[in-house]
Amino acid sequence: MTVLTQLPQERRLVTAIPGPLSIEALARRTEATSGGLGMAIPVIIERASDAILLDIDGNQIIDLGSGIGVTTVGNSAQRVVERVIEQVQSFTHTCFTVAPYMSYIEVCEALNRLTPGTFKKKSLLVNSGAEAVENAIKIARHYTKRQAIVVFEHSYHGRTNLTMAMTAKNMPYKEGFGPFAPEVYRVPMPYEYRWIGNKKTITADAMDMITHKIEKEIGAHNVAAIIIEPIQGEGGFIVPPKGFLPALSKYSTDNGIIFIADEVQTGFTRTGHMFAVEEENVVPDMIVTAKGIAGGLPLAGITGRAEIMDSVHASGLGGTFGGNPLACAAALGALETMQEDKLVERANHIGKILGDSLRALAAKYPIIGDVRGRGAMQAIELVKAGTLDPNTEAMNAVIKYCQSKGVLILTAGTYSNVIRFLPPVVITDELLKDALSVLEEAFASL
Ligand code: PLZ
Repeated sequence: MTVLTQLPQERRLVTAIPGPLSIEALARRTEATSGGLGMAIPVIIERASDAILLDIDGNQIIDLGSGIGVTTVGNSAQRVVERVIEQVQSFTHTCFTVAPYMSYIEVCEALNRLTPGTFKKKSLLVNSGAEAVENAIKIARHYTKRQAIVVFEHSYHGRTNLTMAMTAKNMPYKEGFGPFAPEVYRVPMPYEYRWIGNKKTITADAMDMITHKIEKEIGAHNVAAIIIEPIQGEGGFIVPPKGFLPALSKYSTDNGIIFIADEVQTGFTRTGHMFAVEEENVVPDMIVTAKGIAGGLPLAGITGRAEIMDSVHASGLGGTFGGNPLACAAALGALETMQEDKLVERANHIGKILGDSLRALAAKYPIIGDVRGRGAMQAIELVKAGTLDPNTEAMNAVIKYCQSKGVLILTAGTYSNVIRFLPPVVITDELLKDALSVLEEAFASL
C-alpha cells in the first residue's frame, strides 16, 4: 500500500502570500473559472496533511477552516487514504440503485447507530449538504402529506433552488437567483447577542414569537417540517439559548411536525459531541449530515425514523452518484478515525484551548463583542467598540494579516463581521497555539 508521507505539522513561509507561482496560476484561474466563485485565500494548493496546506510556492499554511468544516479527521487522513485506494482499485461506480455494494450499507448502518434516538432508523446517501436537505424535505412532505417548511433567520441550508429559499441571507447567496421555491416560512432566531432588548433569557420569548407566527400565519397542521442548524454555521456560529432546541422539538412532536436537525456543519465530533443536538439530549426525527462525514470526499446523508424514511415509494428517492463507493469507503475510514482516535474528546480539548484564548483576546480588545460556539466550532463577532455595529473592516484586516503570516481563517455572519474557527479536530496543540499567537498579533496590529 503506497501512502504518502505526512507533511510536517508546522507553519513555514518561503515567499509572500501569494508567492510568484500562485500569482501566475491564479491568472489562469481568472481566465478559466466562473467569476461567480469566491476565494478565501489567494494561493494554489499542491498537497495537504491534517492541518497543514502546502502551496505551490512551498509555503506551509495552518488550516483553521478545514475546507469549511470538512476535514475534521485531517486532510488526507491515513485511514481515509488507505480505504479509498483499495476501493478505487476494486470498482469506481455501479450506482447503488442499479447494483448495490456493502460500503453504502455500512455507512447507513453507522449513521443509524451513531445518530441520537433509540428507535429504528434508516438512511439515504446523496452527494452534498444541499441535496441532503432537499431530500429531507421531500421525505418529510411525503410522510406528513403537508407542504409548509419552517426555517429560521440567519439559517444556511444550501445553494440549490429549494435550499436558497431556505437560506436566510440574500447577498451573496440569493441576489438575482429567484424566483425561489414556495411554502418556506422564516421565523425569528433567538440570537442572544442581538436579541431585542439585548436579553439573555429568551427561550420563552422566542418560542412565543415562533408558535404565534406558525399558528397565525401558516397553521401548525400545514407544517411538514421545522429544520434548524443546532449551531448556525454560515449565519455566524449562533448558539441557540439553552432550552430552545428541546422546546422546538417538543412543539414539533405535539403538532405532528417532523423536527429536522441540519448537522451538515456541526456533525461528526466538531462541537465536542458526535452530533451537536446531543448537548441538550435532543432527538430529532431526521438528521441531515455531510461535510465531515467522509474526510473530504463528497458525501451526505439523511437519517431518520424508519417509518418516515420508508414512507416513500420504491424509486422515489435516488440519484446517479449518491453514496458513490469511493466516498463511502472514505466515510468508513473517517468514522473509524473519529472513534479510534477519540475525536469527540479531542474536539473538547481544542475547545478549551480555543475558547480560553478567544476570551482572553476579547478581554483585551473591545472590538470583540462576543465569543461563542462549542468545541472545534467557535467564533468571535467584531463590532465598533462599545456598540453592536458590525465591524467588517476589522474582520477583513485580521483575516488578511493572518493570511500573510500563513494562517487560513474563515469568516461568516449575516452582518459579515464574524471570524470563525473550524480547525481539523486532529490539529496538534502546538499548531493551534501557533495560529492563535498569529491571531493575537493581528489584533495588536490593528
Ligand atoms: N447546511 C448547515 O453549513 C454548507 C457553504 C459554503 P453543501 N455550508 C458551506 C458555500 O459558500 O457554498 C451547508 C451548511 C449547512 C447545508 C449546507 C450545504 O452543504 O455541501 O455546500 O451543499
